[in-house]
Amino acid sequence: MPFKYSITLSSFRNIEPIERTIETLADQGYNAVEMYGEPEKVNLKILLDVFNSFDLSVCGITGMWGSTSLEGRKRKLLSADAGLVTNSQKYVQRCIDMCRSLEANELNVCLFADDRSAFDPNHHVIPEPQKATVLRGIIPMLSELSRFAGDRGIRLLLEPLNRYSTPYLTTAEEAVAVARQVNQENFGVLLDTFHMNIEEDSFENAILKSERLLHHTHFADNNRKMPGRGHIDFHSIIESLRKIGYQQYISFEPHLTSTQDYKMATKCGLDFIKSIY
Ligand SMILES: [Mn+2]
Repeated sequence: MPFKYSITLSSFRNIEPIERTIETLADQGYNAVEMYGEPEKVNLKILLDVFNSFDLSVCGITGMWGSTSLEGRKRKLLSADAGLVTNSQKYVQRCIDMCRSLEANELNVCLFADDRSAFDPNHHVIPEPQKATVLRGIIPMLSELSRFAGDRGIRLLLEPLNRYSTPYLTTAEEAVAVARQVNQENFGVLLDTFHMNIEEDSFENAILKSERLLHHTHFADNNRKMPGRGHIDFHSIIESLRKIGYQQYISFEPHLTSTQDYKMATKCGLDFIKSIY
């Protein structure tokens, strides 16, 4: 069975109004989009009408964690500032409600931490036992958020990032360990090829280890461009996804620059991945 293809609308935010992006993506053969998680900045009713008019579904919401916006930088589930943590939990809940409004099914959760500890380029700043303690400590909060999501029919997916974003959760192995401790049907893992390229020993092992917990993937090349524009071996990634019987979305998450360039990039990247399958 072929994969389903989606793309993150956050990639287009600085390029053009969302209606124009949607029209292009529908033409190019995308099945769905991932809406960016800024519940206060959009009119959900109008948005849903736009998606419906182009027959594109919304597969999920991309949490705007640690993005360049002021709000994004304050979204940290791991912080010494209890107020910041509470606000971040509320942000997750608002995004879950946003999922419902857009008839979407899932939201990614990333573990950004206080700046003091976030920059860990060699994984040496925080000792391993301390990292394990921090991850154990967050299980009750993730379980509670997962129940909140489950009650509304939404999946919560933990996404490992690379060492330049967080020192705490950077590999599939760590994400799977946390997901097993949360142990809820609607709590899973999201793997992103850009982060995997920096952190994983092997794309294949990471995917095989995640197996049934893997409910969503983000595809971008090593340079964050569309697949095929860098040097990640997407053949082995697709092969590994087939091995585990993956039937969820391949959702592209590229950095894009200009209107003209993005249309070529989003089309060629999608065609490239489809040609592998
Ligand atoms: Mn991602």
